Amino acid sequence: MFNKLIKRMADSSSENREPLLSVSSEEIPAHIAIIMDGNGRWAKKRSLPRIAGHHEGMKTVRRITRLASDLGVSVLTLYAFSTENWKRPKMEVDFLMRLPEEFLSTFLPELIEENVRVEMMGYHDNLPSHTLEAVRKAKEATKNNTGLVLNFALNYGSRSEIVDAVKDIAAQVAAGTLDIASISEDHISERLMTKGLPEPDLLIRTSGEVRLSNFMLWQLAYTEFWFTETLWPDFNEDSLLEAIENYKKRNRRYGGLKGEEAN
Ligand code: V07
Repeated sequence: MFNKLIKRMADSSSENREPLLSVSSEEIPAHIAIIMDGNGRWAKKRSLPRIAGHHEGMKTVRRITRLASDLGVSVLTLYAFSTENWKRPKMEVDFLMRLPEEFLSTFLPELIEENVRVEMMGYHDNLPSHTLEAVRKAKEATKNNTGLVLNFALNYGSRSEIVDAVKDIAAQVAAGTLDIASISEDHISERLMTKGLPEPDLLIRTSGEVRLSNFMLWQLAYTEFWFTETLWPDFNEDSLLEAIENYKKRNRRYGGLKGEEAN
């Protein structure tokens, strides 16, 4: 996994890629989740429409995905659209719903080249068929890839996800196929949209907001949090490396005691 990185560093002439050297593989978070906030504010600062910020944010997705892949991250989950985002002006929602297609029509060949597997978690209902079709094709085209899992949270809401898991468990209890006394955390985890993925090791939220906004509430129980004032379109390679360096420091401090100290 580092061969590609070393090659990329050798290929880049005067580009500043040195910070990559200071990150070693054992301490890299396996799963990074990001709340990509501040696109509207980025645009407003430049007297641009909010959609210009979203478009710029899409380019950041590509850069951060490339670095995560190069660093050997296993899963990158990106909060692209929440179940609450439907309340935004129709024109903005319509634009956002075109971004998966635009992103994939531009970058899917590179993602395939980089062995990235595209995934999506979220409710399919309400999403336009053109959006779903673009994501379906990308998932299909990358389903056998074994590198980074690029998991887009699209029309995702954590409480609904938990409610649905509870309903499914209740139905099994009602049907007599599950005993209440045997219900465990695993019964919930197995019914979440993240089934099969490791829990996030590092959560990043950009743009200075310090809350979870209904994102992966169950899955983030033991996750390290990194909040930065940087707006998502300005979040670059150095920003991600800074977050990872900080994560590594904390991880080293916990040593073998992680989990026990968390209680
Ligand atoms: C969106 C760009 C990033 C900043 C946050 C909001 C705007 C990439 C995607 C995407 C989603 C699924 C997929 C491929 C790409 C995306 C939305 C918004 C709705 F399979 N960026 N991006 N989707 N933004």
